[in-house]
Amino acid sequence: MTKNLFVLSSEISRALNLSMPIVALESTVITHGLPRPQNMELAQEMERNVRQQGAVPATIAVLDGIVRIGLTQAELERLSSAPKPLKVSRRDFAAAVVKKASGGTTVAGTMLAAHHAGIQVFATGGIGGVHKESRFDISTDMQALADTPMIVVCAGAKSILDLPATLEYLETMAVPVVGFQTDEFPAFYSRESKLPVSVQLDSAKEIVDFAKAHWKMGLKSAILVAQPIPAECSLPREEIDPIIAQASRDARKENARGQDLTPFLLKRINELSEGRSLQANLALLRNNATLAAQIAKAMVVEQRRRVI
Ligand code: PSU
Ligand code: MN
Repeated sequence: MTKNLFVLSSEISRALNLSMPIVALESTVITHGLPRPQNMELAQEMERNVRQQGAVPATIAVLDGIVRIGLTQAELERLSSAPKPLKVSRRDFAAAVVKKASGGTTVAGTMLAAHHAGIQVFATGGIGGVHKESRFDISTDMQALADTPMIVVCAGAKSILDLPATLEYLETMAVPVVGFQTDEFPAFYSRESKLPVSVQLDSAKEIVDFAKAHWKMGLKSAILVAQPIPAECSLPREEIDPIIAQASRDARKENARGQDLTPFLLKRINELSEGRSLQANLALLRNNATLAAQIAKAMVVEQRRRVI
């Protein structure tokens, strides 16, 4: 077995040594969330957006049984065209390692690896939560948010999930849900859900101050920052909700369950919306990468201030 299960890219290793701002990026969105070739384009765009803000992107994935923190272009290329990639959440790392397999890390999987490397800010699209089809199907993302001190930027969650139950679960697990410039929890494709966040914050600096205060209380939970999709790319609920409902019915009919349920629903929604959902999905991912980079920079400013 390999000695080093976790391998940092040379760029990330240097960025960590120099205490530069770093943003972790997940890769299940590349392997299971988006079709080709948009998955590769998106992965590159998210990295570019992070760099444009002056931060360093660390896309995390498992390649041939090695957990890589920071991917080269060639590695990204390999991942996005891997024939049967695994979906690697927390319990799946050991299987990927012993089988020398490759796969995309989920929100929970990415948080585990990023935390191990000392990265504190992470950008994704949508988090997993409590499913509607089977309320016992609760994503491990919930548990990772409960026990990993990290700032996670998302666009809320899709209404493929039971959103009120998901928010209740986060409250139980002491995970603050921050609305970025909003007091409403965004529903991924749509900006509104009529469900409240636990606190509204309006700038990267405010989010960093909030996180410091939270962790100073001795809590180990993550801060979930929910940023609504840009208005011009959002889909009205009247349009997307029936599509999501249809996708859920199809999942039941075709018996999609467990790990396969979320990818099944994402694919079906893309098909049924004839690409409209895909465009929205790409826009919010890019937007989240940008905000996460601004937060990572504000975090470094705060840390330097404390050192001086
Ligand atoms: N929701 C999305 N897009 C995604 C996912 C969720 O809108 O790509 C992915 C994320 O990687 C998330 C995972 O962590 O699915 C959750 O899967 P599950 O529900 O099986 O835990
Ligand atoms: Mn599940």
